[in-house]
Amino acid sequence: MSDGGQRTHGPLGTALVIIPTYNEAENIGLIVGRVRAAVPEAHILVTDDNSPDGTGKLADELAAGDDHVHVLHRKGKEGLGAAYLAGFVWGLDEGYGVIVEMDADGSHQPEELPRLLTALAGADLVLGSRWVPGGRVVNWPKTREFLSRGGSTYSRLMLDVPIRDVTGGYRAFRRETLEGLGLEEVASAGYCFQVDLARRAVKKGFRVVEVPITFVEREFGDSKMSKDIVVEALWRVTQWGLKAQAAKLLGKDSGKDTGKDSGEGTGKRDGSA
Ligand SMILES: Nc1nc2c(ncn2[C@@H]2O[C@H](COP(=O)(O)OP(=O)(O)OP(=O)(O)O)[C@@H](O)[C@H]2O)c(=O)[nH]1
Ligand SMILES: [Mg+2]
Repeated sequence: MSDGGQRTHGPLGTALVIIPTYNEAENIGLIVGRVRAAVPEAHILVTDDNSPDGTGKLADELAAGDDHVHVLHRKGKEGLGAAYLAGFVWGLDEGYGVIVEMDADGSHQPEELPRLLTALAGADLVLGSRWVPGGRVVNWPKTREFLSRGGSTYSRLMLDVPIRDVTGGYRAFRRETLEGLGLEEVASAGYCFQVDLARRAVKKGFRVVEVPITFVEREFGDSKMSKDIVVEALWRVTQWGLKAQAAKLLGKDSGKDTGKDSGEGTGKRDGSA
């Protein structure tokens, strides 16, 4: 990763790792323990959508014994995007300097988090990436890899964002980045939520860096991936892309019509292409 040179990045501050959960009873204890061991100074916020399998209660028990663990209970299942948005609001209110997204199922290895945080020292947003050199997936069926690679390629071309893994969900944001993304306008529910945040960050000129990760398929519990989530992503990405292209043809800068500019971006777009 290059340091860009044009922009200084301030100190990082305390990190909050947000872990959204829906029926992750077998995983929650393991993942919290691994994060605590890998980055002892970080805090954790479990954002549970009233999981019928009692994940929320298990998270409460972990929080009762550890002042670095917090739980946000939500009324019911509203999708990954909504759970993260609620977590972001909580984390920003509490004053954390860095906010991390991490799945509960072990796919995003906490042991790799120090590398993401190191990269954030010279960036506004760090993406854990499966599709840059050095990145890989373990135990994924070919069909799943095809879908993920295809989704990323389609989004990259359609949205003109120079990012290889645009759908990934292992990320570290500086608080100023989240504050500059116009989160109040984000409506995506499923995993196109991740595409939405990445495209906003690029369009607003934030420095986005991809760091290779090893993504490990979940061992316990069930995937929440569904046809609806894929259809929502395809539909929204296509809409965003066509809108941006139409704006370009009409001579408008589509990057500036969806909320305020951060004012501090350098226009650098460092997602590895
Ligand atoms: N709070 C909340 N968490 C969710 C929701 N949907 C998924 N999650 C969590 O989001 C993370 C990612 O979901 P997964 O089911 O692992 O989705 P995925 O990683 O795309 O699919 P797999 O690779 O098959 O595991 C996990 O920690 C889930 O428990 C939801 O509606 N609400
Ligand atoms: Mg998963």
